[in-house]
Amino acid sequence: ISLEAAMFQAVREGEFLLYYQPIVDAPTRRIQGFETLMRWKHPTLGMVPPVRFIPIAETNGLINLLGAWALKAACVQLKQFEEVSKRPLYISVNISPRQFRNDKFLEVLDHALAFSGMNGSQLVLEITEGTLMIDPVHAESILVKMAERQARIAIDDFGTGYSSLAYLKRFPISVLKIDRAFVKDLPDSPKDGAICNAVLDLAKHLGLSVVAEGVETEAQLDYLDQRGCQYIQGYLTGKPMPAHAAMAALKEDL
Ligand code: G
Ligand code: G
Ligand code: MN
Ligand code: NA
Repeated sequence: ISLEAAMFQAVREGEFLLYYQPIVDAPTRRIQGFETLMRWKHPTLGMVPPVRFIPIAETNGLINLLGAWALKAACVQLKQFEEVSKRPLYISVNISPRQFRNDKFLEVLDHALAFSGMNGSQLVLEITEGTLMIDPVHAESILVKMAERQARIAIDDFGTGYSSLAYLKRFPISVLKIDRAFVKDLPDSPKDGAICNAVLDLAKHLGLSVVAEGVETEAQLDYLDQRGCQYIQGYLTGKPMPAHAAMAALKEDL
């Protein structure tokens, strides 16, 4: 049985689950939100990583079903996180190119918000530059409708795709996520330092927030914090974890 056939069975069996990775405030390291990351717990194969199943789901269209489930489950989970934190948090959800272009996407979004009772302003949708560039006219209309729902848009893997900076002017974007590729060799790499500084400067002048991804060391966090990077995500401040562990992390962070 192929991985693809196994995936359809996995949906029916409820083998997909969501992990949550903390996104923290750099100076205080308090949790501000979580990125939702999908996992597949196969009964015999064990944990199948998303790099193996997301591309298949993107090709066969199953991503629309999986993505709708993930968005709704993440919104419901955020409400539970907030019962622990007693303060507002946000939830960030990855949206693939195919999901973003799906006719039903706005319905899926509205259903997740209505079902969970979560405010749109607490939702961040992560899309890549590539997703925007496939059809910029269509992308703009969807982004405007998301903004009407107060959902924020984050550019994931910022700086790694083929795109022009013009879209930052044209589209209602709120967050840039600096890719791990530019973070991993900090603070020693002058080129990566220059790129991070340039992104931070650009974001500041455009009024955008920045999340640095893949932060694994204190030295990386200090470097970014000193240069005004407000948000940090990475193994240093929390790995992707199941919901119960995320709740425990929130209890430690009151
Ligand atoms: O933890 P990591 O191996 O979790 O994730 C690898 C990649 O898989 C992420 O960069 C992201 O692009 C993709 N991914 C993880 N979870 C989701 C999800 O819920 N939806 C979509 N569309 N992509 C996801
Ligand atoms: O959506 P995106 O492509 O940004 O997915 C984030 C990916 O980065 C996920 O696969 C997640 O597990 C991974 N990740 C998160 N923090 C770290 C980190 O500190 N180091 C490494 N190597 N990977 C990380
Ligand atoms: Mn992401
Ligand atoms: Na990323």
